[in-house]
Amino acid sequence: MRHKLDISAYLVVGPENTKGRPVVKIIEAAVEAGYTCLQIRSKTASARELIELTREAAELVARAERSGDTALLVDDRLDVILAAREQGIKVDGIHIGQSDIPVNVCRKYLGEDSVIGLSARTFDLFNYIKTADVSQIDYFGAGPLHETQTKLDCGLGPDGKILTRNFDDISRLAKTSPLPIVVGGGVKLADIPQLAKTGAGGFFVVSAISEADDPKAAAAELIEAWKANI
Ligand code: TZP
Ligand code: MG
Repeated sequence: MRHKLDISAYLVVGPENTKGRPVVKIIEAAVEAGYTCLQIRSKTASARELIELTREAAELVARAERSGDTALLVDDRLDVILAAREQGIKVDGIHIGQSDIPVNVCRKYLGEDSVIGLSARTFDLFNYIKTADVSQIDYFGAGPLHETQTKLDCGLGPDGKILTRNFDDISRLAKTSPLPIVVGGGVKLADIPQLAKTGAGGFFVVSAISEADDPKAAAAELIEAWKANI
């Protein structure tokens, strides 16, 4: 649990999202724009590649003197985080889904000061909030706001249909949730004003920044729109 965790502006990125550009360049754009959470996420990179990406990202955050107020997280890969830390790389925590490594195992291996974020499936997040032990979780990931090509199964229900969240759902979720929620999945600049007013703790994006012609400008526009509307 980190006292200073700020999920308001959150970039998720991996090599498959950058149109061939270096991941660290996209991360740099977000750091310069003032993003508070960075998550490295890849379903194709090897463990070694992921460790190198975390190293580059951590070094960049340190050079920008933002290590104290920017959380660097890795999606799913407890093994990668442990190996990176073994090499002296500052990784702040993990983001997991409900079918990944259990929260208590992540907490045990990562320690008390680490950040653990959890995405619950769209159709049972409300239920999860009511019934599960959330004491070891720092924030929830919720979505998708729209169907997204970046994660085709995001919001996929048991009936095979994609269930998206509307702003009213998100407001309700934000009111009910004991933890801050960060909302993503298809989020674009046009969504930010309404999203900022739902009471969500932040927005997360992949393609709105990682596929933009000018990632730095895109990152800045999103964060400015958020700040102007909360
Ligand atoms: N988790 C839920 S949706 C998503 C992740 C990683 C991808 C969102 O990508 P995009 O490009 O912002 O729609
Ligand atoms: Mg996962």
